[in-house]
Amino acid sequence: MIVFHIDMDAFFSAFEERERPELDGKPVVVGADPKEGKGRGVVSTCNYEARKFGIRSGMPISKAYRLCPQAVFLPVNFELYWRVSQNIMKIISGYALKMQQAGIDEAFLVPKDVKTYSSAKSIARKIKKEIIEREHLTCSIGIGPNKLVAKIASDLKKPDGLTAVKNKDVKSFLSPLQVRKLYGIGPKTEEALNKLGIMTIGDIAKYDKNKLNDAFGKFGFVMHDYANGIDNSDVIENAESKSVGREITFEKDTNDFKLIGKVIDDISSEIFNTAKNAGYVFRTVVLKIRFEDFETHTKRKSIKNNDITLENLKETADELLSCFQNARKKIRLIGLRLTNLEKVKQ
Ligand code: TTP
Ligand code: MG
Repeated sequence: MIVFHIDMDAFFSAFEERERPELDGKPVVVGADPKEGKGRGVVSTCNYEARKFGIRSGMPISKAYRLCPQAVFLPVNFELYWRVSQNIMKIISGYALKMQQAGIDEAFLVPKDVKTYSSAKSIARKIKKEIIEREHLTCSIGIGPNKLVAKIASDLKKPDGLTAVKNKDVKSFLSPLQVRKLYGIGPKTEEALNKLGIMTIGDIAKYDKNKLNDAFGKFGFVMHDYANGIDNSDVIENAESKSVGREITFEKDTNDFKLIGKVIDDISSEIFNTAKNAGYVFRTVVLKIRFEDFETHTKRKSIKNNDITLENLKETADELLSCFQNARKKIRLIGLRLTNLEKVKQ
């Protein structure tokens, strides 16, 4: 099998730069209002110029302001990004035998009419070209024998990268990379691995998997498979009916419920307005929470009333969030999604 992972470069920021040529060459941060360092909420993303100052997605906006007060701080125009995302997904789907959208700016693809790595690379170049021509935005593409390898490969030469890893090269490709590059390994697991003298993915691959199981439970086995490039998961056509959602991975795992509440509040407004202006009503609200150890929960609530307001949505989101308020673990990711969308009849 040959799988692509396609991921847009600095997506929200690249969109803003496309719309405003005067931003050229400047550090740009898209996220909550910094209020001269007193703002709450987080950075959604920033361009590569701003990353030179140490700014990252999911960082408190106040910290980003301290790192680079002269950056251009812009609010999140989620609705516009969502529309562009739909255009991009449509372009990608033109090349798909199977396609799985994995986020607002990323998708896995089993391309049609591709048998060899050289034809895969030429299709990948075509996709990049079409996205640039039609949307004036760049992406990075990873090609591999499975989703895991394709995803790691797409991240390797950002921005505007193209990295293909053949089956026979998977081990030598993964081996020198830091353990954090492997899906499921956050800062805590990284620290625990480093204490065992395990620094790279190659170190995990060589390690006794029973010992990894002793230290990390059944994720120890999974981690060992991943480190050896083994991932049997399929590219699954998105099953869920139409939805609008957004997730934030905090730069540092957190249990600051003031910050978490503010992020949920911001996300609620963004997705509510996006769904509404696109002419949808929704039936279900889904909250997703991922803890520092990657344990992930979703809680959903269905809504009978068609005329739900933003206030109602925020209350519902808060209610779902309160189920996790007493968790002793820190939170890595938070997300909110409106599903079972239906077009409003005119
Ligand atoms: P990413 O693909 O993670 O980041 P990016 O596209 O900005 O940068 P990169 O070049 O490294 O791929 O996320 C895509 C968009 O999603 C990003 O522009 C902003 C948004 N986003 C969130 O809403 N929450 C998050 O936690 C992250 C990481 C990004
Ligand atoms: Mg991206």
